[in-house]
Amino acid sequence: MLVERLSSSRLEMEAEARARFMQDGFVAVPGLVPPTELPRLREIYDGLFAARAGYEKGDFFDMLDPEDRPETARLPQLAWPSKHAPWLAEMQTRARAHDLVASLMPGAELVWEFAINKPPRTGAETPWHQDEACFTVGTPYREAISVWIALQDTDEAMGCMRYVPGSHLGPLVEHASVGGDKRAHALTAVNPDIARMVNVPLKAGDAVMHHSRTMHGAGPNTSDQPRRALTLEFAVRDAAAMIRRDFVWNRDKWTTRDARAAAATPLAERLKRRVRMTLVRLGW
Ligand SMILES: O=C(O)CCC(=O)C(=O)O
Repeated sequence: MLVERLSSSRLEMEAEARARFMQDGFVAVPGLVPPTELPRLREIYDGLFAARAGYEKGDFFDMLDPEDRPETARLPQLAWPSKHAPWLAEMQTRARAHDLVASLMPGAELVWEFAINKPPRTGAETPWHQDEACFTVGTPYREAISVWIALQDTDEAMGCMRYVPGSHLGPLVEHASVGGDKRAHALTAVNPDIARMVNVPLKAGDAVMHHSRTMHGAGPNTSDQPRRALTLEFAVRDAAAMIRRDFVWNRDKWTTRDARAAAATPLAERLKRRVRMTLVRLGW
């Protein structure tokens, strides 16, 4: 299925793909990554994970382990990989993802970028969640669209993405920190209804787009190869939509990764941030 077309120099969603996204809350996008970019993207990606880029600043962390030990990480994540490898911000793949999202959400810009690299055989399941549950105080939008990019053929055995169709039209459900430990990064939906869930296997360079309310997760990696994925999240920043009260599951959440990030941030900057958050909570 062709899900995109060229209109002047920009990509747009085909009507069919747009309708599918509206109905299901996700849609697959074959061939998002130009074949010429894929080898370089993978090489940079592997280098960043091998170096555990930005571990001291809290950019590299395990999503599941409250102690956040990199040697035994089963769900390692790297925040903002393009900070460590600027080419990732310049590659066509990012512009193409942006175009597609903008055709669904005009004015959207990149607000978050991360990579999850599930290790061979030991890569853990990504808990069921809705991205909206992760929006904390100060987030200047209420909805976002993510583009999840597969850097190799990714099937069920490798931990492909899975979704509950139509869940973006329902409520934001209760979430909790994995294992009930607020030092752990990942949130998990409490008793999600996943009876109708579908797996979305992809070929290398394909992507799947989802709405921030869509219930999703990914299986464990039982294969012999790492499961490399890059997520680009886009939203329209709007001060009027700013989150001013934390969801109950995010109150007092302080991860081991947060502690490393705080220790690496100058005191003046930390104080400025704290003042800003207080003002946001007060409605200023
Ligand atoms: O890569 C994964 O396993 C999960 C990614 C995810 O939850 C997302 O992109 O929103």
